[in-house]
Amino acid sequence: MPLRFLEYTSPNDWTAIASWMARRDAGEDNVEPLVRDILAQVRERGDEAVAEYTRRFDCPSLSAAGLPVPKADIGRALELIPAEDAAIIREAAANIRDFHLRQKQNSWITTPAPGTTLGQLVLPVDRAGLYVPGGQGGETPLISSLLMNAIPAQVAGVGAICVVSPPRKDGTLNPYILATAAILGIDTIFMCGSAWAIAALAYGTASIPRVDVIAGPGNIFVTTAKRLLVGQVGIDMIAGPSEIAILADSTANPKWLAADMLSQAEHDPLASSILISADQQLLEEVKKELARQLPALPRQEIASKSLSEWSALIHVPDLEMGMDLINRLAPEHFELSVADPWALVGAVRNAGAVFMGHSTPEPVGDYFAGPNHVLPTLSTARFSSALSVDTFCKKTSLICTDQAYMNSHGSKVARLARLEGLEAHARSVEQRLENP
Ligand code: HSO
Ligand code: ZN
Repeated sequence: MPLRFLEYTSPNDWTAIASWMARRDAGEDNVEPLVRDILAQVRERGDEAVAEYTRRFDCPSLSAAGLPVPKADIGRALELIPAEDAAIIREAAANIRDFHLRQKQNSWITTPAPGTTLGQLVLPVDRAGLYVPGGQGGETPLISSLLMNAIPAQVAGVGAICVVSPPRKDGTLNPYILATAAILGIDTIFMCGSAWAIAALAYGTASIPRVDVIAGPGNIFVTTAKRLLVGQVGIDMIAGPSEIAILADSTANPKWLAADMLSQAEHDPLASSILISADQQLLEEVKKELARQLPALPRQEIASKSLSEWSALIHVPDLEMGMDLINRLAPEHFELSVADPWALVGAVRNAGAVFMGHSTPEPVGDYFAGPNHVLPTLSTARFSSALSVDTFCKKTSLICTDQAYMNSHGSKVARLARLEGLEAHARSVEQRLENP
């Protein structure tokens, strides 16, 4: 299996790496006209268009009335999955809820000077729409996607949460998705997917409510629809292909490092797994391990494309230069596979999530520990953050000034208004002055 070996000895080597990684971003955009057409159809014809697309692409027998999942089916799904699995889902949900509860921001109010009270209300959006991908025709239910999107919305206090997911051929959803919804207390689910589901959530139809924020991962149709609708509706983020960068010292276990790289590579042929180390021998051993572990994986074809196209083993002179490279890459996931990860955490500038030390593989964060697994990709960790409670909140400023405040400061406000040529603004203030 071909795998890049690179050297990063100084920041001068960055340009070559950056231009290679930038090609990964050049996603094909030929679906945009198709998605625009889908958006227009759903906007005009609502449920009828959604049902038509769903019949054509997912489930031939589905009627428009079949889009909502009956509430009784959601609760009943808990009986269809093993009790041990339901317990694991509950435990993961509790961990995720605990973590996100700490993110909740309070409204605040302050009196910075006599006669003025200022504040900020932090309010949840009224409605959120959550997309749950089908997962290989419904055979691999993306339980963690539902948990990671729904729980922050619930913690934010969103009153109405509506889940959409494409039906299987037989017109049902995988029972694990329904059971997870039941565990979360979600009872509004519609069986539709792709761009038409996103359009329905953004515009609203007779049966699907128009929402304020849409979150959740999806294929290029889902992502393109979200991108085209930004501004009309809030979205979580435009997700690119998943990526991991690992900084390892000689205390790291090459078997574990290879397994971690593969866990990212199996997501997508465009996924990227980058291992950085000052230990040349470790890099060589990981390469051997990758070749050994890859053929044993069910998704080896996907993983092997990701490894040969978008992955690399990168030699650096020391951990400091390794951190410099990490911060330039601004990876979605960053594993600090070193003896003392806490000694390096202060040097982290850009990363979606940091996995600290040898016993913290990325999947523990993907599924269970508590932090969100929806993270900024394609170097956007330079300026953006994980999906969070904030994704489902907005802030409203409060301003209260009294007559004494107007008397002291009104003339200054009027002056600024006149400088901008806005006479009515000036007079609105001056009307209130006791001694204009
Ligand atoms: N690593 C993915 C999240 C995920 N992994 C979901 C498994 N399921 C992107 O952060
Ligand atoms: Zn993952």
